[in-house]
Order: sequence, then structure tokens, then C-alpha cells
Amino acid sequence: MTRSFPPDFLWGAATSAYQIEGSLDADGRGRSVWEEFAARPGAVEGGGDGSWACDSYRRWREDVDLIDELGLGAYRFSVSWSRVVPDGHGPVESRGLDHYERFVDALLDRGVEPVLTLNHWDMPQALMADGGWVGRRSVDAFAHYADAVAARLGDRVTWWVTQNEPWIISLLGYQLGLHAPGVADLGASVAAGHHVLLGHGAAADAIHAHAPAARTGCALSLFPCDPATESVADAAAADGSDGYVNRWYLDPLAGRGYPDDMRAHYERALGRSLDDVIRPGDTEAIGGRQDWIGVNYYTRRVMAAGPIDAAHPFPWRVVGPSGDVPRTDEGWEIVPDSLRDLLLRLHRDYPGTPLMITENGGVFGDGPTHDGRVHDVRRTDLLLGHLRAVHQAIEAGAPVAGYLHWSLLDNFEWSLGYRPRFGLVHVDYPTGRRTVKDSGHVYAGIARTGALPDHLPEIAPFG
Ligand code: IFM
Repeated sequence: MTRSFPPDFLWGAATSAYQIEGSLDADGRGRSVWEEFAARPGAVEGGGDGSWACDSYRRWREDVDLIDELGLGAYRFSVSWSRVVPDGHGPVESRGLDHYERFVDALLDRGVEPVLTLNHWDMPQALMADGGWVGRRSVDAFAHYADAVAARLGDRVTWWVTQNEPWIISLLGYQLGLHAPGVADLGASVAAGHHVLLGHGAAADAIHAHAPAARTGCALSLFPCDPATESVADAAAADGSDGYVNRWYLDPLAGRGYPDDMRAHYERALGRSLDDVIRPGDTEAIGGRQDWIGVNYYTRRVMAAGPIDAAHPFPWRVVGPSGDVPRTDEGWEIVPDSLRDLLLRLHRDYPGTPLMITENGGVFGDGPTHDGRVHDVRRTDLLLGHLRAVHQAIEAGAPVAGYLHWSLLDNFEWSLGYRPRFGLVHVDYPTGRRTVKDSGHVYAGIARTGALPDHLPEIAPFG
């Protein structure tokens, strides 16, 4: 049976500026929090940073050709905040905007829909003077930046992602200190997450002021939370974890304010009210500006109840699945059915809001073999499994507008450096050489036809 997707379904792939661009000093770019963080000994596995990455700031034409060859109808990329407002609050650097304008025009010339992310984590380092996202001034700085990008590109970009993964920014950047800016403080993480959401609201307003027809959303890292056992305690742990990871972001974006259960967990853990952080009017400033929900889905969380202690501010633990389950090379469980259920849950709980898979993929280390090709069979399987799940969700009524695979290219995976490879296209980092992997060829066939065959034709490189 061949599964056909809706004719206007967007087939695409995703990347982000810091992870692929390199050229960190070009065209007046300012220093970002990631250069600062990556320079800390031990912060990045292998000691690398984004200074070279895939060299895409210079090779962007080659990347547009690749997107075209792959037959993609959409490409999600991020504008580097530090290229546009190098010192965070001050003048706009037009050379940075010129670059993205050329890039967007080249995509449009090829019939590729740009999906533009404003914040994929490379905040200007200068904003750390006010605490980065912990400081409320970050919201104004972000609105200033969004205004500059929308003034330049609002006439030609329809799909805007204001923030990428607010929970990950809050968790890894400010609660655990594993990402830039390397802060480890629960209270700071709550303030940062809140300001990221206020930033979404302010940016969406700035975008709509320039482009009333623009469609603004956040890309949320959504992890379905399943109980490890049938016990009541584990069910409560899964629900609590869902509040922490998913509902804390979904509900305010939908205009419902923060969920009471999770607010109570935070206030208990911090020993104080959040009233000084979440102020009157904030709920209204965040909500009602979400034209769609961006779904970044990789895996689920299997949860058990556990005691609160210094390392666990909440009464739950991630315990992982029991038994031998399929995993990526990074150990993440591969569960396509959870993506289907997640899409249906979003459709049920936030009815009428279009959904787009803004990221989905996995780490598989395959590289070129004797024939010069990359036979990444496991990535192909992961891709097909998840596309089947998306198709099932659509058949059951979920309004899914598109699927953007993470990632187009192997790239800089933050604190894990260059080891994990997520790309449909292999990148040889010393030379920058790109080789489309077998999964990329398979995806190209699906994107061209809009259909998912049960049996794949033999994989043939383009031409
Ligand atoms: O590489 C990241 C991306 O920047 C944000 N979402 C998850 C991806 C894989 O870890």
C-alpha cells in the first residue's frame, strides 16, 4: 500500500546557524554566548566549537543546490541573532541581513518555502550583562532583533519560528549548565524560560506588524512521558514530567497561562512564589500569537516516581524503557508510535492549531564506504517509521502541515561536538565535502512524489 500525503504537505529539512555556518567573525557578527561557553575547558566534547562547522556561511549556494537536488519544498534555517544585532541592543548590522536576504531569495527562486527561526540559541554575548534570558530586558532585545529581521524579510517569509525549544534553553542553558550560557540554577531556569516565552509573544507582534499574513510559532521539544509501570505513583510521575517538559510551554502559548500543578512544583522546590517573575499581563503577552505548533520530536521519556533530593527537585525520574529496544547510536529509544500519539494528543488538547514537525531524526555514525556512498540503513528505517506515524496521525485527523527532518547536514551538536551525525547529507569536516547519504536519496524520492511506498525502489544516486 502506498501512503499519499496531502498535496500541499511541506517536505523539508532543518538546520541552525551556529551549527552549520562557521565564519563567526564575518560581516560584523558579534560574539555569541556559544563562543564564550565553548571556550570553557570540557564544555564541548572534543573541544570544538562552531567556528568552522559546515562552512555554510560561505558555501550557502552549494547548500541551496543540495536542497534543490533533494527535491525539498521547505527548508528550516535560523538567522544568527549575533549577525543582526551584534551588541544585543544597538545598531542593526545590515551585512548580516544582506546574507539572509540573498539566501531566502535563492530558496524562493528554487520554489523552496523558507521556515525561518529567529532564536536557535546564539544569543549575543553582550546580553549576558543583564543575565541573558534571566533578565527581563532580553525580551526587548529579542523584539528589536525580530523587528529588524521582519522589516527586511517579512514580505517574503511566511513561516516563522520565534524560539527553538524553550524547555531545552531553560533546562540545559540555565538549570543544568550543560549548554550556553552555562548557568546551573533552578530559579534562573524558570525566569529564563518565562522570558523566552515573552520573547515569543513580542517577536510575533513585531513580525505581524510587518507581515500580517505571517505564521508564527515556537518549535517545542516535546517528549511524551510514559509511566514505567502501572502503579499510581508512576502515573503521577509521568503526568508531573509532562507538566515540566510539555504543558509548561504548550499551555501559555495557547493562551491558558501556566499549568497550576507544575507551578506548585516550582514554587515548592524554590521555596517562594513565582509572582515576581510571572507578572500581571504576562499571560496575555504570551498567548494568542501562535499560528501553529512546531513539534521537535526525537524520543519519549519513561518515568518513575522517586524522592526529591539535591539532584532531583521534582518527585520523578527518567528511568528509560526496560528490555532491549531499538536505539540510535546516541542511545535514544526509537519510538515512532509516540510521535503519532503526540500529534493526536496535540490535535485533541489544542484543537484547531496546525502542527508541523520542525525536527525529527537520529544519530547514526555511518560514513562513506568503498563505493563513496553512505549506506545509512538505520536512518532510512527511522525516517520511514516516523513518516508512517505522521501519515497515521493525518489519517486520524491531525492537521499536520509538514515534516522537516533534522538535519539536512551533519553538524555541530552543541556540547557533544562533531561526533553525533544527524544529517541526510554527510559532511567531511576537514574539507567541507558534502555526500548525500542513502537516507537522503530515499527522502528525495518521497519528497518528489509526496508518497510513502511500502517497498522502496533500489536506492540510486541522482541523475
Ligand atoms: O541539534 C539539535 C538542535 O539544535 C535542537 N534540537 C535537537 C537537535 C538534536 O539534538
